[in-house]
Amino acid sequence: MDVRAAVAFEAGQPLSIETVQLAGPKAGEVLVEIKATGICHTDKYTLSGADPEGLFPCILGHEGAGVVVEVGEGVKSLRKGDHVIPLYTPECRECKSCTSHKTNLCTAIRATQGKGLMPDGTSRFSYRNKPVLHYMGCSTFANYSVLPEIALAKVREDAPFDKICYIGCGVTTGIGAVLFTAKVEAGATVVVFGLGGIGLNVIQGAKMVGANMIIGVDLNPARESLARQFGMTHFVNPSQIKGDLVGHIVDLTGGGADYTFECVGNTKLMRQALECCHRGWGVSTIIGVAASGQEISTRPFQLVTGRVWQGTAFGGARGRTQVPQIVDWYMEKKIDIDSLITHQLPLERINEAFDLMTRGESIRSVVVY
Ligand code: NAD
Ligand code: AHE
Ligand code: ZN
Repeated sequence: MDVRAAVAFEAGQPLSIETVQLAGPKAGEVLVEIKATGICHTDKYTLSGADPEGLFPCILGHEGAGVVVEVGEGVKSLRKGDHVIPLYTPECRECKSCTSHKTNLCTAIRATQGKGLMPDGTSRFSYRNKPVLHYMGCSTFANYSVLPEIALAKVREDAPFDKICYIGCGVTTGIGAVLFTAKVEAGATVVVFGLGGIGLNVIQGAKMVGANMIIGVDLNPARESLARQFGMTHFVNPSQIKGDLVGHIVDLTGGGADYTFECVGNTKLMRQALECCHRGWGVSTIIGVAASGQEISTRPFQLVTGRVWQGTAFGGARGRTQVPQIVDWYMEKKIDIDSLITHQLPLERINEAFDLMTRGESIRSVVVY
C-alpha cells in the first residue's frame, strides 16, 4: 500500500515527504494507522548522524499513537480497531529480561530492531523498489507502520491520539525514571538537569511522589515558568551563577541531593549530576543519550563514598503493562500532558518541529496525520 512518510535519506539533511510503499503484516505483526506522533530529541540525535544505530534511508519517529488496521497470522492480543501506542521497548513476557522482573529491557527483537529491520530480518517499507529501514521498531513518521505484536500497548479508546502519543516516549521516560527506576520517596530533594520534553516530566513525577525540594537546571531562562507550573521549587541557570555549579547545588540542598536526573545528553552535566548527590546515599540517574565515542568519568571516590550512578531507558516501564495505566492517569487528570505540547503540525511541516527544538522554542511538537 502507499503511505505518506517523512523519509530520512541521509544524516544531517532535512526529512523528505514522500509516498512510500508498505507491505502488509507478516506472522506476529500488526499494521497500524498512525494518527499522531511526537518529535523527541532522540529523533534529532539520530538524524544528526551521531547515533551508531542510525542507518539510512529510514523512517524516524518513535512517539506515536494509532489504530490497528490489520493483524498478521497468529496475533492474539490485538484486533482490528484497537487503539495502540507503539513501544520501542517491547514486552514479550518470555525472554530472560522480561521474566527476570529486574528490567524493562526486553531482548526478544532488540538485535533486528537496532538494524532497522523487522524480526524476520527484512523491512516492510520501500521507496522506488529499494528498502527503507524502520527506526527503533516504530517509524511513526509515516501514516501507517507495521510493528510486532509485542511492541504495541493496547490503550483505552476515549484517549486523544494527539496527546497520548507523547506517552510513547517522553511522558513515560520522565515520570517512569522517578517512579520505576529511582523510586523517589516523599520528602526527597530532587535536581533535574535539562527542562525539555523529558526533564519537565521528571519534575511532574517528582511532584507526584511528594518530593520536597525540586531544583531545575537549564541554560534556557524561558524554561523557568513552565517548570514552576509543574512543581519546580528552585531554578538554577548555570550561566547566571558565580563559581562552581556542583558547589552551588550542594549548598542549596544543605549537603547534596537525594536524587538527580540528567535529561540533556551532556557527559559533563552527567558528572555534575552525580557529584552534587549527597554523600552516602545520593542516586544519580542518566536519561540523556550521548553520541558514540562520548564517555563519562568521575573520581571513583564519588562512588566509594556512597553515591550511586545508574541509567534508565523508557523510564524503566514495561510497556504493554504500564503504558495503558499511564494513559489512565492522563484521562483521570493525575498528569498533565496538554501544557507540554506546545506545537501541532501537519506531516508536511515536520522539519519545522526539528527547528523549533533546536531553537529551544518548543517542549513537544506533535504531528497530526
Ligand atoms: P529537549 O531538547 O526537549 O530538552 C533538552 C533541554 O536541555 C533543553 O531545555 C535545553 O535548554 C537544556 N540544556 C541543553 N544544554 C544544557 C546544559 N549544558 N545545561 C543545562 N541545560 C541544558 O530534549 P528532550 O526531548 O527532553 O530529551 C532530553 C535527552 O533525553 C536527549 O538526550 C534524549 O535523547 C534523551 N532521551 C532519553 C530517553 C531514555 O529512554 N533514556 C528517552 C527520551 C529521550
Ligand atoms: N542507538 C542509540 C541508543 C540510544 C538509547 O539509549 N536509546 C534509548 C531510548 S531514547 C528514546 O528517546 C533506549 O531505549 N536505550 C535502550 C536500548 O536498548 O537502546 C545509541 O546511542 O547507540
Ligand atoms: Zn524519545
